[in-house]
Amino acid sequence: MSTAAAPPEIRPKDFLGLDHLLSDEERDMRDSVRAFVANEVVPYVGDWFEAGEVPVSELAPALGKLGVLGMHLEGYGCAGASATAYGLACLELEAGDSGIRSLVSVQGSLAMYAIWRWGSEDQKQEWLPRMAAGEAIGCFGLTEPDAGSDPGAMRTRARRDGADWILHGQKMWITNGSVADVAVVWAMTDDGVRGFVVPKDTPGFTTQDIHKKLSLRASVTSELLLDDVRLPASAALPEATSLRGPLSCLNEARFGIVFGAVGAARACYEAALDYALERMAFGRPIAATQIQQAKLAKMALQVNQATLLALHLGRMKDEGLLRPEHVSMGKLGNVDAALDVARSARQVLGANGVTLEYPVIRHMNNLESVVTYEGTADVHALVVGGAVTGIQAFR
Ligand code: TGC
Ligand code: FAD
Repeated sequence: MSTAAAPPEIRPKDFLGLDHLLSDEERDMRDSVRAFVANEVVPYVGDWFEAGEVPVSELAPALGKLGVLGMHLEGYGCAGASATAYGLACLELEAGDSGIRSLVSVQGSLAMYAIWRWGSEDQKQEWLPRMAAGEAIGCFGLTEPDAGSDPGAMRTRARRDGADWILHGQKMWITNGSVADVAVVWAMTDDGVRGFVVPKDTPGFTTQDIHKKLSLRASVTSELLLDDVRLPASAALPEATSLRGPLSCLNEARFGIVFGAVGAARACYEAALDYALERMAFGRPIAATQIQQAKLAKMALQVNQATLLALHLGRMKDEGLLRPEHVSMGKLGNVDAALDVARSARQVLGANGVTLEYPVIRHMNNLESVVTYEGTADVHALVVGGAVTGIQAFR
């Protein structure tokens, strides 16, 4: 018979004891991001969401100081943290709000990564240290009004004029567009898709915010308008010469979402659990009823499963074993689970579930963007489907 100590008590908010899967260093980093979110995001984010405004220029330097902007990149003022540590940061940020995780994803995984992976040494020196500090904000323009899931159909063109490039076209749904100091813009050339580093004050480059969103309201979303924007040859990302360039950046941001979605789900589950234990109906807490317990049990299961999947993908990435198809499975599974948890939690809260006094409907609405951007659920299902069948079904 085993003489091992009795297993620890069940902790409802860490049912499987998954904290044990983290190193001390990972837990310390996670705790500091969690504290930042508790102090700097949670008290205000309901109001930002309601107003459709977010103080990006104040948040960015604070996030830079926290060390999360481009934290998984090496050099140029970036922390060089592990992929798992970066994922855990995304999880905590998105437990606050998907818009805040988006700000960090777009900055670190899209704009900074594009320059870090595909840029020249001069571009890296010019932009990355300031972006890591949150002193310069970046955006990433791939999607267009008529080209979202199929970025290869983009109409924005870059043509040569002597040594210069001339960019013409329009980008749509661009996070941080109007607050960005620099835009990484993808355009079709005679030789395939190229990326360009476009400073905000370049003549011919303007932005226009998209309003009336009912999702991700604590995030700036804009159109980028490029009217014969003249750029020097040095503005092109020298190493990116096909769709592989932008798609490689998407892998990084999608990886952050695999973890981030867990944060949104966890916040919804915890809100529902706390509420169910306190809310009285028919003389007892609603948590005492079988039907609410079934919902809470499923939510706990989904949060724990999603955490395990995220951590597994994080460890794979740190070992150099992660393929884009794995990331697609993670984004598909975890965002779907998070949406399910959010919708269930919203019902547990009854009428209170439809107000911004509680975080649940905000997360639920945000997740409708998360399931769409960075590749829709359909796109990721087709990537996974293609990998398991060997048959490509996009076209
Ligand atoms: P396909 O012919 O398959 O590939 C073209 C080239 O790209 C390579 N490739 C990849 N490389 C790196 N990572 C990946 N995930 C890659 N997928 C493909 C491929 O090997 C090929 O390379 P090469 O060297 O031979 O040229 O491309 P396709 O046109 O058939 O498209 C495939 C598809 C549908 C999977 C892709 O286009 C796709 O992922 N579409 C979804 C678009 C998307 O996710 N857009 C997101 C925009 S950014 C955003 O939403 C930010 S939201 C804010 C936030 O993140 O918080
Ligand atoms: P479409 O591609 O038109 O898809 C419409 C529907 O058709 C979807 O259900 C889709 O799954 C389905 N569909 C498409 N192709 C197929 C197929 N082959 N088979 C079956 N079904 C298919 N983009 C950026 O570049 N940068 C950003 O910073 C950015 N931020 C965003 C922020 C927000 C809040 C939102 C909502 C979007 C953002 N996007 C950004 C755009 C986002 O990436 C796109 O919306 C997304 O890629 C989907 O493109 P689409 O909206 O054009 O939908």
